[in-house]
Amino acid sequence: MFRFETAGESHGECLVATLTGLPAGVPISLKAIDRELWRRQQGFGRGGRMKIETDQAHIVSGVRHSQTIGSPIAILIENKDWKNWTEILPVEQLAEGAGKNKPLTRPRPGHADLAGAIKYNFHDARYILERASARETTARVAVGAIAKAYLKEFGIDVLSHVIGVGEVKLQRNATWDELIALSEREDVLLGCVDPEVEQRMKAVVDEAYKTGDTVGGVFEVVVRGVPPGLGSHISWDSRLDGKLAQAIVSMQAVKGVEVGFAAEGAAAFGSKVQDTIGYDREEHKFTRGANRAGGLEGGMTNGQDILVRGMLKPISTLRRPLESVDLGTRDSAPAAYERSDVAVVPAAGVIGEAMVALVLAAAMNEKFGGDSLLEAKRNYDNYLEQVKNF
Ligand code: EPS
Repeated sequence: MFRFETAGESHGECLVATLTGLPAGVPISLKAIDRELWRRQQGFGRGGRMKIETDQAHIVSGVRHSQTIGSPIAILIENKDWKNWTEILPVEQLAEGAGKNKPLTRPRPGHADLAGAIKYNFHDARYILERASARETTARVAVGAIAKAYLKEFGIDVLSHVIGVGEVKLQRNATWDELIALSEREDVLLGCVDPEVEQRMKAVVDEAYKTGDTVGGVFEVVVRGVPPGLGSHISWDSRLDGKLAQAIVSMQAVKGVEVGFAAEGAAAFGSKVQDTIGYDREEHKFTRGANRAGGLEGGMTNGQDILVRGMLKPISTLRRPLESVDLGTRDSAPAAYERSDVAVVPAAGVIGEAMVALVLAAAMNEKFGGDSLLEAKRNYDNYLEQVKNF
């Protein structure tokens, strides 16, 4: 079965990701994985940590001679900041007085700090924030890049863009070429395809910098080349839209998800919302009047582009801290602040791509299986033939 897991803490030695269940023979490029890791680190609004880290994937198993070999893939990504934390977060307890402590006793509203401290019975939220931190998404992006490589073998591509920062919104759809150009940019500002809108987004982030605040936004993941029939209507947990929603909302700071034009649809009449069905007799295929459903109907892909949006609340670590309570004294106290990002929407788009790619890779793997890529492709081609002759 296709599955992935991550381990690692924000200031521990490294992040770890494992991915099991991919067939053998999928071409893997370290450069392509590192490019995704680099993309995750970009964007106007990132904090001081991104100046310390240059994330690089170190594959220790499952890939040989630039291809998967069917065995579990394990990836390590070093935390360069670890050298500053070895005495604060040692694996083994140091001799009395030898270590250093960096307790976090003033939980940040919106972060995992308070709920986690209560749940795990720590009167210091340090261990909670270490794992809850979005640093963990580095590991997701690394395995997501492998999922993307697998999908690419079937002609499926996953891209993203930023469609909102604070109240500034992109008021039009992006073209596929614009999304490709965005993913190839060497200078990432806010990940928006429209330079004029992007400048207005930048002004919002500037404002947050000035005032010691943070700002959220909306990203959209677009998937092209998806066959019809991934996921299923037959039970609640086989519906692909549900799986995508979980994948997106599982991302740190994401509070909402939208498949297709869900919010607009909820405010309109049915006659304006559904994507009408036509048939092209020359091409022998079904056509659709629009793609408001975001490529998913009845929990299944319908062959149109998948459109999934993630709504990101502003990061909960504010330089101008919010009201909190000290876990020791229970007196009012400003929430803890060490350093933080001000805006992370472009990074979230890249993480969203990874999560969507992982969900789709699992769905492809479930439907077409195969111990080797050759076998998977044969199964896939057979299915495409069946769809063509439907
Ligand atoms: C992050 C690394 C973290 C934070 C951020 C994401 O580094 P540090 O805590 O050392 O500054 O910048 O984490 C959070 C947003 C959070 O809420 O914890 C990263 O690599 O993306």
